Amino acid sequence: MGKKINKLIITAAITGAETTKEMNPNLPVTAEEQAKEARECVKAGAAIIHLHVRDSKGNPSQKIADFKRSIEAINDSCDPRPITQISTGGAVGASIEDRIKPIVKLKPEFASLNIASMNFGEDVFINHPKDVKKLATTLKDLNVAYEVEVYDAGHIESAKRLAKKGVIRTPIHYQFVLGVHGGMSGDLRNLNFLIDSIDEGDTWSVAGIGRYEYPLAVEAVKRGGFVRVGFEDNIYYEKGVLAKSNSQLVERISRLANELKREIATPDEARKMLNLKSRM
Ligand code: KMH
Ligand code: ZN
Repeated sequence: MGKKINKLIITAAITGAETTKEMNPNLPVTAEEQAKEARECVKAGAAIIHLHVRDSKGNPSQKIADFKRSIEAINDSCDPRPITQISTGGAVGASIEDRIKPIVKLKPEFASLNIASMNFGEDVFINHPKDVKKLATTLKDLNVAYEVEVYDAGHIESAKRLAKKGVIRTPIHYQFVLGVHGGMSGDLRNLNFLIDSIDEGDTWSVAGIGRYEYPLAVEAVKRGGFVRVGFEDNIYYEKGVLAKSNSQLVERISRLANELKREIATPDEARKMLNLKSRM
């Protein structure tokens, strides 16, 4: 009998911090827009909503009230309730205090953890080792589960070093974010290298930036990885054609999974697969 293939966990990164309505007018920025978008994404097969929020002017925010408003709206409008993953990366330039605060106050079910500094487009995304330790320790102390964001090959080495020191938990769930200018591109050989580099028992998801989104998702569906899509990473449905919604991007992944006979995980199944409860 063949090895049973794990179900596919789809994450929708619906807003991000860098994408603007000028880039794609369909970007959800208010709590209501995010709730509507999350509902459609969950209907289309997403189990996780990777969440960045905006203030009343549409600018990136790390305010508790803004996160609370969006999370409540999402929970009210979605059935089943998705896993909401609070970003601790925030926008480039956000202070470490602002990035930690929502975790401390809201103790979410899931979070992201960035472990290395890098150029990020035309900016610098700073993750000072002492801040990474502080953030990871806070997540651990509060029993908040998290995924480790990987933009470059050395980030896996850094994660392993931190795990050895007991700063981050194992097994590690990685998000390979490929195609950021300053990190690895979304070339297939890079994905292959990253998959080869992680330890037995670790899990991975891939978020391809821009034109890399779909081809990398295809690889993940075929190879037992998980997939992240959404306007944070990519605003197009195809070359030159803006996506109408995040759910349009999720729907395409669900169709692909269906074709390739990979079942899609519900939010509760994803909770079990990622051991969210036992990490708490
Ligand atoms: N906005 C990026 C600089 C995360 O969510 O953890 C960082 C980011 C990563 O989006
Ligand atoms: Zn993010």
